[in-house]
Amino acid sequence: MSELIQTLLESEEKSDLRSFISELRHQEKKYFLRNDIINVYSEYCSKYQKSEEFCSSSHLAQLIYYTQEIIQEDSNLCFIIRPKIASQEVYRLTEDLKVEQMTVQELLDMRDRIVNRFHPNEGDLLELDFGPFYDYSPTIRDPKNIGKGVNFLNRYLSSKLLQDSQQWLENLFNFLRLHQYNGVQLLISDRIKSQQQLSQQVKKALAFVSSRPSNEPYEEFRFNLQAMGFEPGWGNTAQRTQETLNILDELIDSPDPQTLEAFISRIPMIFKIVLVSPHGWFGQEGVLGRPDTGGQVVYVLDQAKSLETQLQEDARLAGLEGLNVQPKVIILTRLIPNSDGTLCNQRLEKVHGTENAWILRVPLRDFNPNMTQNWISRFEFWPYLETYAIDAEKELRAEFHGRPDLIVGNYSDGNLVAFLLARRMKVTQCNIAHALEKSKYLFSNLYWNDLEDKYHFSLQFTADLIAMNAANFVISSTYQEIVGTPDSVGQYESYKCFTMPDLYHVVNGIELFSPKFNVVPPGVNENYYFPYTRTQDRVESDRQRIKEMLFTLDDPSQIFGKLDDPNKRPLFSMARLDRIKNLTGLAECFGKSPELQEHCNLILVAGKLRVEESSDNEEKEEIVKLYHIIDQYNLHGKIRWLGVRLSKTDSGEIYRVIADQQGIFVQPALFEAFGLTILESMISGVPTFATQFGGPLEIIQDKVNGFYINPTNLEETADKIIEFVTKCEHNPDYWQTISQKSIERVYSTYTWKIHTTKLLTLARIYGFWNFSSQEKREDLLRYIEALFYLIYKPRAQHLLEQHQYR
Ligand code: UDP
Ligand code: LCN
Repeated sequence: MSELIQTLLESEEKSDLRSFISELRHQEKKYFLRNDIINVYSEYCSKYQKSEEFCSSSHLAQLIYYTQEIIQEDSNLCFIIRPKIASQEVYRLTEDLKVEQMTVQELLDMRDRIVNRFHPNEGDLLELDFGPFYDYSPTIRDPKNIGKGVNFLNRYLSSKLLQDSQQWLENLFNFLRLHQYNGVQLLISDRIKSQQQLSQQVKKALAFVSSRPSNEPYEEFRFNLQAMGFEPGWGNTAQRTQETLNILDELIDSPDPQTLEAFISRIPMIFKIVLVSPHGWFGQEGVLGRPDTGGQVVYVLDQAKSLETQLQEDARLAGLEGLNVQPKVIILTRLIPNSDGTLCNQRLEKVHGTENAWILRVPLRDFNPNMTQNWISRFEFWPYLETYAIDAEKELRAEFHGRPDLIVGNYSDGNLVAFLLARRMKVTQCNIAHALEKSKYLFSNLYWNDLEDKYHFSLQFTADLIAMNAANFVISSTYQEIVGTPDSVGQYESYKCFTMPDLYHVVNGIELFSPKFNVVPPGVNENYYFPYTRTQDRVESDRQRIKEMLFTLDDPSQIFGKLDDPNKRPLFSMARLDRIKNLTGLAECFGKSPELQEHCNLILVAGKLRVEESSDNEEKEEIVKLYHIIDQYNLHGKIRWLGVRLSKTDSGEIYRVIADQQGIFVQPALFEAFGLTILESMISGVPTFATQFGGPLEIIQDKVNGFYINPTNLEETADKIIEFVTKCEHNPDYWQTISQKSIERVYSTYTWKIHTTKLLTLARIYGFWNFSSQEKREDLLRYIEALFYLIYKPRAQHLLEQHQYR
């Protein structure tokens, strides 16, 4: 980057740089984010009538492209540049156009100065640096391989097995001896005493099983194998057992990444899983669309079901039927005594359609009944988590008759609890963020102090740093959740270096190149969401009822608006009424475009219709705003707003009814971490227009199986929809083509079967990796504990005291 800047300074463009800087100086702002920078630059280009080529490919244009932020301090400008994904360089440009590279520390000090929170005379601020702890572990080199950690780890481990074979085969041997189910030894018994003996016995067992009929059940030759030192877990038939032994034999002789993965994926080591989603309203009915509760609940429930099925299948294939193996999945959440008609006050609830998956609700300790008897916003939840984890551990041990084999955290609070549980019980910890608040709220770290009363980001970001560093592995739904795109910073990436003025500086908050990161997108529940063309699986009376509800039913208690022409093509959206979900933006886009109104009706499903029904400030504001837009653009007769809480079956049928009418789904969020509704609409066959900010960019391939929209550009969004609609009016096959392609996209890439197979493979491989490198993590975990006790806990205690006065 410094070369680009030098070239720029030595070229004729130097004077352009000077005038561009002068434009910046004339702005009121001191802190320019990427969008601001691009706007100032394009204004500059048009003001000085610069050529097309200059605007897009000059040295200055390139510098602008790579610049994420510019901070103006006195007469200097600081350029924060992202030359490539997951890397950052900082330069100071002085008034006389001298360039100096700045250190991270200088940058963070400067940011503190910008908000008047730099106090050099009071000594240094605590500096958090996780970098040294990752020095021991292997790291990925090429940014495009970030998020494919397990492939990397397989290569690394198999090369170790080759180079350092004595040590690593010993590790593998010791690992295989560990596994038990309810006290019954699996895989190998103590008849096999060493790794050398293991390789001999494997060959012997192979010779034996290959002489048996391939479909002979394991139980029939169980005793022969036991005599050789092999316990259950190798396979349910002679053939499967032979395959597994063969893979091990190959692994011992000539290890390679595929063989390693194939072998470890077959080890029966996971039977009991906890999915932690503590913050509340976790249920199977009547909870969706409430504040803070949406996709996470859907995701965890579907994941639990799918995990159970996969664990049962794995146990069967491993030949464990004779041991009466019953895998168990527990969703750990909080019990809410005042549960508003939901089952959230019930301790144990079976997950529908499973044999042994449960929702276990553990109450918060009753520090302050005003708070702990009720639902608590995710922003206020922090003080209750440590004691919650202590209580939950007891209940989990009782439910599982021992420890679980894997703990998966969800969202910042769940990940912190997962860390506490995993540390106490010595179990593999997996993190899932769903959405990290830090990048959702602009400047949330820089102004944390001012926002603290409302959001308590000091607790949340500390919890995030703790959990993401402690986790054995992290699952993200998309690549960009980790490291963004070439021109936007990723959610995890935003934890790399930041200041919390007056609290701490983070100089290296997370190693983005660590193999712990893995992209494993979720699926969609295929029992509820399936293509509209599968008429045999649809219930005609439901279809009629939903159709009436969407377009004609007159029920002011839950539906607002009557359509002048219910037959127009429906533009449909469904989301919680959060500001970020931006349903109001969609309404405004529709309101501003008479042409769009000519072709379509707007149908919104959004939790509530009335301010009095909501206890959430953001939701209240959005309700008021939506009514205001409807009046302002006189959308009466063109819009329907359904304030309904739908059952799963109905929410599946809704998308299909929209497809019957050749409708469109629009997801207009200002930012969407992933976006389950997009999968739901696509699998139903509804052509989908989704925000280009966030996960949808990876789900949809633009113009192939859906479309991107920029929800901040209302006119462009309307034009894109109009273009599609007019194209469909001229050529009805076009709608069918996109519809078909969206269905194919989901079935090929976003199913729960793909998700859970991958997740369980990860859990096993990271389990092995964790076992082999345990001692190397202890110093990291001690550092993390210090952070928890010295920063997190006192702040949580302080918040608890504040709650006592509510
Ligand atoms: N949903 C619902 N009713 C509503 C709003 C949302 O059933 O009123 C469901 C929706 O079908 C989807 C989930 O809630 O399954 C929302 O997930 P998404 O990932 O789209 O967004 P999140 O709410 O998690 O940010
Ligand atoms: C939270 C979100 O905001 C969504 O983007 C995700 O789809 C959902 O969680 C499930 O991961």
